[in-house]
Amino acid sequence: MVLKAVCVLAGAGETSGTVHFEQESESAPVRVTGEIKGLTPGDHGFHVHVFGDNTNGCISAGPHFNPHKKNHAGPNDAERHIGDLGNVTAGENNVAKVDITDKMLTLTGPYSIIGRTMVVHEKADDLGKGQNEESLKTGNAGARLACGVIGITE
Ligand SMILES: [Cu+2]
Ligand SMILES: [Zn+2]
Repeated sequence: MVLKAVCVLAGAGETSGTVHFEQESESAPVRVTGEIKGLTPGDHGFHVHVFGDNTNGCISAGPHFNPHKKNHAGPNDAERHIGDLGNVTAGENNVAKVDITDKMLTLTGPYSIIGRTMVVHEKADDLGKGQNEESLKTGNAGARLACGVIGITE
């Protein structure tokens, strides 16, 4: 059975977008596709944060989804937060096309990302290579421009 989810990103500023998630089976990688607009050209940190809470805006989503208590890193690192998807890259048109296939994300089971929050950030994620304490927590990606709760879809 194919599992599907969707997330509508919104925030206080101009940044907005829609992201789709698709997983062919329980153990398959998750494909993340979509488009985010209203971004400055360049890289922007893109993560799953732990809480599906938008009460006080994106800040209520809490830190990166990290049930295994690892350090922050990039999507291709063996040791990383489950939520670490690295960066999306906007072009001169201020739009980032998202097409990520990730082996650590799942849409089912105890570590499912359903009901958690996708966040796109102001700055580039340094993928844990920033050589300071914050790099190992957040990647120094700065403010949360837009976010949305990941929900089940058909
Ligand atoms: Cu984040
Ligand atoms: Zn992280």
